[in-house]
Amino acid sequence: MHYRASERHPKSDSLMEESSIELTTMKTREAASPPKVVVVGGTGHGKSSVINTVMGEDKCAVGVTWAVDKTITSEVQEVDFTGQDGRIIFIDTPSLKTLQSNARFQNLYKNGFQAIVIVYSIKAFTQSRPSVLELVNNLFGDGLKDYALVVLTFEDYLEDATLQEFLNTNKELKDFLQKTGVEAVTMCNTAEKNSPKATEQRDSFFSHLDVILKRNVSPLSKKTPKISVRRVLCIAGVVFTVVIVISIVIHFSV
Ligand SMILES: Nc1nc2c(ncn2[C@@H]2O[C@H](COP(=O)(O)OP(=O)(O)O)[C@@H](O)[C@H]2O)c(=O)[nH]1
Ligand SMILES: [Mg+2]
Repeated sequence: MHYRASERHPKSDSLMEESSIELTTMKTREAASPPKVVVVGGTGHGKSSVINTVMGEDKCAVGVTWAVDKTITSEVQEVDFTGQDGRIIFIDTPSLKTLQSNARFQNLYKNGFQAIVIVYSIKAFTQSRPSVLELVNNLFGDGLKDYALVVLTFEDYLEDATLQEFLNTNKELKDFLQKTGVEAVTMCNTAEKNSPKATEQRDSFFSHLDVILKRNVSPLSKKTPKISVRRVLCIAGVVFTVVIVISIVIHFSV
């Protein structure tokens, strides 16, 4: 099952051939609230442009903003998208550095989301510290492994180079992808929206996103079981130690 812009990808006969299990999954997802896909990355790396590209229409404001650390997108903004196979809420975000203290983002993280799209520019005009990947690691930690997809924007800047060649020049990104197992797709946001290239990019994006959405039945949130389990183990460890200490004290005092 793939999410595609409905107006550009009319339902094909092949959809009828999809298994009933797939259709059931789709209906279940339709009945539940639509998956939330949070789009993060450095200022000017093309976050808003990616949302426009995959939706096939300009819903988010984009701008030339790399000169200083400010962004056209100044708030967390939800964009409702209805593709051929259902709804998705894309969440456009401002600078990564401001997210940690952003009330809307905190609320979003508390309620949870189903996927993270990390937008990373091949042009890489901003080599600031902490880097985009460091900030993303700080925000999502272990969650990245199951929930993230990297979109490498400014594919046009690759020119004749291959993605592998680019990764060989970018150790931090290469290590990040290897360590987390997160997939990466390339994207040129300046491609004409009706062109075969744009269609190919959208299809590739949605097929990767769909794998993540199918994998993650429960949303990633600040209240994930992983954190709770860790807390429970921590409390159990403290209780166990206290019991042992009390037992030893009682043993030697009688
Ligand atoms: N050449 C090229 N320009 C891009 C690409 N993606 C975004 N841009 C341009 O980069 C600038 C910043 O994009 P924007 O989406 O506003 O970045 P954001 O701050 O991360 O949301 C805009 O002028 C876009 O037109 C791309 O793939 N190729
Ligand atoms: Mg933006």
